[in-house]
Amino acid sequence: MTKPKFFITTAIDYPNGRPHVGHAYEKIASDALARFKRLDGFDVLFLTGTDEHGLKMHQTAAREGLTPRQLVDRNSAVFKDMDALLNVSYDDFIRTTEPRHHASVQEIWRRMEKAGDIYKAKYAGWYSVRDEAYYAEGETQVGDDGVRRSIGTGTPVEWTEEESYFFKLSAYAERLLALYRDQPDFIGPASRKNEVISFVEGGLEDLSISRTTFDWGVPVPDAPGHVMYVWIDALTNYITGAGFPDEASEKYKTYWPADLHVIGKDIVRFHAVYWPAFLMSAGLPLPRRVFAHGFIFNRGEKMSKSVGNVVDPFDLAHAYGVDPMRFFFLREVPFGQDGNYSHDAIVARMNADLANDLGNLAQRSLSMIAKNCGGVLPQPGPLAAADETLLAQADGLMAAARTAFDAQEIHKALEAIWFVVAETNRYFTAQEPWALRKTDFARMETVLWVTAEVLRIVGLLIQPIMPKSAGTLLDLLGQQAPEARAFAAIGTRIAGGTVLPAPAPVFPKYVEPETGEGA
Ligand code: ME8
Repeated sequence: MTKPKFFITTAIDYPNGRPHVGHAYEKIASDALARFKRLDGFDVLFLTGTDEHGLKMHQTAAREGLTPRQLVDRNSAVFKDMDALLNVSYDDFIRTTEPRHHASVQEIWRRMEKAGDIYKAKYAGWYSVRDEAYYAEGETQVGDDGVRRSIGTGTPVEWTEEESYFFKLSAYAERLLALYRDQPDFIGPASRKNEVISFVEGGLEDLSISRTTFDWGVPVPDAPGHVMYVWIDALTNYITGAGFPDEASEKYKTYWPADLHVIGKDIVRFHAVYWPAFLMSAGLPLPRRVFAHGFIFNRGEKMSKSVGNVVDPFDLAHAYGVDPMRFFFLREVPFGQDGNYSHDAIVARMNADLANDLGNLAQRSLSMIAKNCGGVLPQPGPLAAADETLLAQADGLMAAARTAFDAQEIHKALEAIWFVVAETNRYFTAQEPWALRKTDFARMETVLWVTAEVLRIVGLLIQPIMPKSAGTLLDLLGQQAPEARAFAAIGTRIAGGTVLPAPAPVFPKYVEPETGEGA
């Protein structure tokens, strides 16, 4: 039987500087979604990459005394390093400067042109280089410092006048509104969808889609001097990654349309308005869903280089460990909402949820098996009501996690899993296996088996969030085989008689480097 497919993408990042925590957050979350689907039996294509053209890149390179090519080569490599460090399991990393992408963007342009949706005129209006976005006069205001800025994003805008090709976006308002009606899951979460609908209901203006004042972009076909507006180029990465323009390829036929575009809340308009309009114009199928996550703030402050509070994701991973960092962001911040991080909040999650609740439970139960059962998982005897109740709760997690992940509610899956971890701790304390050791050895064996079985289910389900630590936990439970690690294994039971390796801590407590005290 062929596996169902799942094509998931992240935004492609601007490599005009080093990656920040927001970039890391989006990749970690998308990675968890991709891993979940793979473990759940899907054939996944997970695409990420860097968005390397445009005026911002051109200007940053000039400031740094580099060519745009040197700038993007240097920085794109750092984004890849971040993905490697954070265990982001992408299948393809697209760079918009690659030839495969140029071919794809020029083809979508030709199709939009053929559809009669592209015309030449003069552009005059406000442009934000930082956002690479055009703004209507009413979307900007002049601040006390005399600088005109975008009201939505706070970035400075500059007056721009040049000959430009335009896309007839105004012709698509009705079709877009019909899309939001007919495909109610197209935009998530719901608050974002409402924003988009009111924006489109307010009427759409045609979009300037080429520039002539610099040349760092994909050339417009048969129009010397024009390079494409960076967002046409950027959005098209998603079909390039699926093999476009080779529509006859197995890759394209298998994966396009995308199932999920994961993006941040600041770029919803590009993905939920411009992108479907371009695809409609080019006669190509539309993605199934665009999900916008919130912004991550450092102790409530918006991160920005000018404020100087960008915390390097590499530093965070080194300070706390990759898995605790991944867990923190996905457990702490409801996916779709804004969230904060701070040293104290990360340490609190590490020590309470990971080291204490899950780590100690594993350590205590597995040590008892090592000491009292010769390191062999015991066979369970008849199950008591408490055993049945706990096992039923653990068995229910698969469906709960699937529902949560399918709605991108990653935090809810984790909440459900940690509820069962807490229940298991209560069970373990109430059953007192250390006392049973002397009074009813067989009952102790059953309690240890039940605990190990719940740990196995938890270990399987946290693999998308903490791939390495979950792997360690599953190793300790004797679950090394790949088929033992797929979600399908949740329908089986752990086998008594399994020989277990010597127990070792999975989630160490965080110790402040200054004090240097032992964990
Ligand atoms: O927008 N918290 O690139 P980008 C969470 N190249 N997410 C954040 C964030 C924060 N503080 N800051 C940014 C671009 N992001 C375009 C995308 S896609 C065809 C082209 C998110 O490097 C942001 O919302 O500015 C976006 O999804 C991603 O990081 C890349 O941002």
